[in-house]
Amino acid sequence: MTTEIRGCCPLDCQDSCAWVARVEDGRVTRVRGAEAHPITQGVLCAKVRDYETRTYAPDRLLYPLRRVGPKGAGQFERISWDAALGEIAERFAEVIETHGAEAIMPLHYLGSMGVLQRRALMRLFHALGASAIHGEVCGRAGQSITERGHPFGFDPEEIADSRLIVLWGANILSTAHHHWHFIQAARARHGAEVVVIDPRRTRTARQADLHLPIRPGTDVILAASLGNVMLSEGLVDRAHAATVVADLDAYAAEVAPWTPARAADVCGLEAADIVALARKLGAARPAVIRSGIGPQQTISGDAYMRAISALALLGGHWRQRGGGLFVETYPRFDDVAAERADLAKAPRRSLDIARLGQVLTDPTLDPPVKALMVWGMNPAVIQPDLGTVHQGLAREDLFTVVLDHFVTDTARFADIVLPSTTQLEHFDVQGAWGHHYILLNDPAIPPLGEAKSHAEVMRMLAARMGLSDPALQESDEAIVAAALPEDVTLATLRELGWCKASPPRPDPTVGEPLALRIGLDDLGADRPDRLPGDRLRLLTPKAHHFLNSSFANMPRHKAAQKGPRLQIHPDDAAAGSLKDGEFARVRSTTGEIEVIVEVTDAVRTGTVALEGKWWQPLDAPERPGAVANRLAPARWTPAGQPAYNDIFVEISAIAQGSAADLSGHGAKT
Ligand SMILES: Nc1nc2c(c(=O)[nH]1)N[C@H]1C(S)=C(S)[C@@H](COP(=O)(O)OP(=O)(O)OC[C@H]3O[C@@H](n4cnc5c(=O)[nH]c(N)nc54)[C@H](O)[C@@H]3O)O[C@H]1N2
Ligand SMILES: Nc1nc2c(c(=O)[nH]1)N[C@H]1C(S)=C(S)[C@@H](COP(=O)(O)OP(=O)(O)OC[C@H]3O[C@@H](n4cnc5c(=O)[nH]c(N)nc54)[C@H](O)[C@@H]3O)O[C@H]1N2
Ligand code: SF4
Ligand SMILES: [Mo]
Repeated sequence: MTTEIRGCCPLDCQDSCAWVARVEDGRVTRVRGAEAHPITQGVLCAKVRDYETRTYAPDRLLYPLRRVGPKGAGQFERISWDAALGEIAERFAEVIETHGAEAIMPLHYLGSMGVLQRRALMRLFHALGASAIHGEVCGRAGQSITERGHPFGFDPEEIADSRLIVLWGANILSTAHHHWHFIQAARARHGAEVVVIDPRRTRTARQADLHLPIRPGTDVILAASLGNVMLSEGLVDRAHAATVVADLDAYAAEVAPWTPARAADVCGLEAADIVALARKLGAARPAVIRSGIGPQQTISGDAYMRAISALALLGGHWRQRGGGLFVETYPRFDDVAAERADLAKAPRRSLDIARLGQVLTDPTLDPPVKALMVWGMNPAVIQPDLGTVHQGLAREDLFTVVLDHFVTDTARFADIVLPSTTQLEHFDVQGAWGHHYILLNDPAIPPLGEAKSHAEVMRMLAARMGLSDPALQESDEAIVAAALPEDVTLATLRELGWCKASPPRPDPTVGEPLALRIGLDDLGADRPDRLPGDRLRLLTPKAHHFLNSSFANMPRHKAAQKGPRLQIHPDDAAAGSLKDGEFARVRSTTGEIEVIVEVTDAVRTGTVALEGKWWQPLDAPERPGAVANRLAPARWTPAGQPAYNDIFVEISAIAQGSAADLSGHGAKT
């Protein structure tokens, strides 16, 4: 018998696609993009088009495990759910008794964006009085401008009406390719121009009308110079600016020194290109500046965000459909409400998830974190300051529980590993961070093995710990209902599978005028206007075939990605005697990794790039692998954004023969 079940992709991606799973004789044989979903338009991406292979992967985690070897060695024995829940309940109770409930830390991110998978377990931690968490491992810099009242997103379907689309450090043909539909529509309807600002000639840059290969980390200077030209050439509608901006004179004074010539020197661009882009930004009715994550993840990321928001406001772009700044946008869906933070009986401290290494190793933290439960995140791969994170996770006195689909690098540090259902095996509802649809996911098949959904784990653990609040036994549907806006019901969602719930379009003319000051003077020793030294700067962008570290264990995905390849310009390769296809060691002040050299002029000189969040190769645990964050510094912007892209490295060839075990990354498959 064949049936088709409506669902959605749960991954951390701005497209949040709707899919249809085909089930034949109880087995999912295919997932395809929902044709009628206005964003998905019938196609899934290169990562997810065979999502069922993740569900049925031979190395899928299907039973609870208990650690039997030293911490981090990844040696486990199979145990029952009863034993696993018993041990977790007992250890949590012990920690609470000895150190207080704040010694327990929940840690989650967007492994699954479903409200149940992501938020339901938080009910348990709130009820226990565990430490709360805050912070961001993704785009904290972008979010920080909203705290200054700056809008940073609108309905992406409007982009079909943009006249100029500036993709600033955004490689959307790899990372949010469904948004390209609307760019194509804008080109077809209005002859819209597409400008890409990226140190690399990416898939997206190749499709642009203009590509500016900027020197990384200098974007704030480019933006200041664009603002300077717009003001000095009279391209700013001053009457409009006066209504939305509080400090135009201060801003003008701040950007005035950044002539195109000076900025060109710092940014590694042509002055004429800067002037031309400023004129386009002044003339387009309207332009959208769409920022990706790359330039946010630098030490000047917060300032960069302030600087590009200023351009969108000064250009008056918010006034028209399709115009403004686009970083993130959400439907009216309050998934935090589903956590029920009110279950906590007393105020608690809050720990920064982007500084996990410090949190787990700080000897002054009182109480210390003694128990950690992780889901939807792979901190052993994706955190900055990774050496400290590993040190923390390796603490013998830290009791760690990890829920995942696989024994990830993080799960290898766990005391108890719990098998989590994939999106084909559970019910869930989710919002999005790149469009305005709320999506429903029905289970296509029952859970495989002994996998359980996170809401189920929450209910079981709460019962086991003797917690009696009814919120801890609520049904999936009741938990979801807490997140839905008033005008959307589960019944409505069930009819189509999704529902558009747009918030009002931001209007900067309403409310207090906004401060534009970038704060260039506050960048201090981190001023991006200093020309970098002669060391190479490493970027760690997203891989086309992985979703962060998800899928980096899947054979098809690894083969498609062709191993951890370090993109390096021919001149830099020649200077370091590095040859295409050979192995190399990359060192920073914090660690080293091993990569395959890819000589290409798609990166600018002085810059190298490694796509993908690779796992530690299991067949060679003594080797450093290609876990890029071994090289990432312990540096954050003032807002708390990890500066993953502020890595300076040295590269040396590895003698042939000694690098055979790089095959663990799929290099030889
Ligand atoms: N295929 C795929 N899709 C994904 C993901 C994935 O891992 N793989 N991850 C998802 C997630 S979590 C996110 S946050 C989004 C991110 O989506 P994007 O923002 O598109 O992702 P990145 O590749 O990190 O960064 C975009 C570009 O920024 C450039 N860049 C790096 N540093 C700088 C700089 O200093 N200045 C400028 N101008 N550019 C710079 C990089 O070369 C890169 O091409 O993608 C989501 N979608
Ligand atoms: N150097 C460097 N570091 C980075 C970045 C970078 O560009 N460069 N990008 C940063 C960004 S933008 C982000 S968003 C973070 C992302 O970091 P993470 O949120 O850790 O993303 P993933 O690596 O995909 O890990 C998600 C985990 O959730 C699991 N998972 C997936 N679906 C489910 C599910 O349904 N249930 C459960 N239990 N688990 C599930 C996956 O197996 C995986 O282990 O990394 C950040 N780190
Ligand atoms: S990862 Fe993104 S583009 Fe791919 S199917 Fe999921 S939501 Fe769509
Ligand atoms: Mo992200």
